[in-house]
Amino acid sequence: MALVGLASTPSQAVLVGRYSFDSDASNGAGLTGPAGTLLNGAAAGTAGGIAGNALRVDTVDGGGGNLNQHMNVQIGRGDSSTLGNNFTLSAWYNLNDPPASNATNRYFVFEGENTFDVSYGLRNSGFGDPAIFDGQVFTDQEVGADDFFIADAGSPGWHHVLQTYQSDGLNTTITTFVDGFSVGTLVSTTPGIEGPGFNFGAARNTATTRGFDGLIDEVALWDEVLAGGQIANVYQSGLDGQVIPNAVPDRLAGDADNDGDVDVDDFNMISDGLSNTGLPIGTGGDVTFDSQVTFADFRLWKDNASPAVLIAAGFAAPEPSSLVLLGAILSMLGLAGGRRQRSC
Ligand SMILES: [Ca+2]
Ligand SMILES: [Ca+2]
Ligand SMILES: [Ca+2]
Ligand SMILES: [Ca+2]
Repeated sequence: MALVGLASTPSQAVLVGRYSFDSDASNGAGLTGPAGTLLNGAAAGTAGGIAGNALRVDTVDGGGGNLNQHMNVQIGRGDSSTLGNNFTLSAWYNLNDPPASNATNRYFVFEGENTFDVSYGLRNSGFGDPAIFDGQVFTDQEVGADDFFIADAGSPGWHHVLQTYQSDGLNTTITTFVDGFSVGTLVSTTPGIEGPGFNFGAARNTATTRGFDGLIDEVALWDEVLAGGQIANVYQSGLDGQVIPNAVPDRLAGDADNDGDVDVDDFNMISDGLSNTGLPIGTGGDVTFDSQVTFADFRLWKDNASPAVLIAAGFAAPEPSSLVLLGAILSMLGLAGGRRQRSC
């Protein structure tokens, strides 16, 4: 199998399902997946979504009785299914503050309907602020670790979770983004990522006391792995209060400021962000979409800048040797860093 850089991989991902909950659980116009099924009283059309209305799910009733309200979506994953072995899923969630107490004090944003091969939930596990719920990613046919936590991913307000599932034919790498940050990966056997559908706002069908408590919005499923620039744009569409478009635009490789060109502005943005390791993907000069700015970002910019732009950025001429060019970048950075320090 050929190894191809994420940012240079054109994505053929098709949006199969998008549930905006404006008035019901119907799929987006023109999309091939089925409508969702609202269960146990889950209520679409609830005001206050990330984009328009949202889905409201209660974990218990007023007397503390278990409800497990959620949406089931019958879109399959795995061999010979709609999604296949490579896919992307995305959702926005807003946990009540504090959430109503259920029997487990766990609140699932989504899980496979039969198994926890695909799983993202919130629980208070002592990471970050002990009073704020933490995110937990799981998979059940793991190669290595079966889970990890994201501190305070359930703090009050809206949050975004997006996962890509990428198979090499044998194993599947699950990459999770929370609020635009690349937060970690798990690896499963590829046959282990398989099932007929998903629950959103609940765990698998046999774990009924882990229902989410709050709002869920803009659930989306694609039948391929999105490109990094598309992932950044999905997150940005929610921040802008917009529904996810049927065709999510990608970004030009090396275009740090996302204005449709690769020029000196982008070089300066990467230079300013160098060594920054805490960024939403695609911001602050991160053109490789890994939530950090390193020399890999410079290399991608250099490989996509025109000769005229390279000259305008201060290089006398495009160097045939990347080693020489890297030296030139390093020396430029030294000058640029000193200039910024004096102006502070
Ligand atoms: Ca909505
Ligand atoms: Ca916490
Ligand atoms: Ca640009
Ligand atoms: Ca980067």
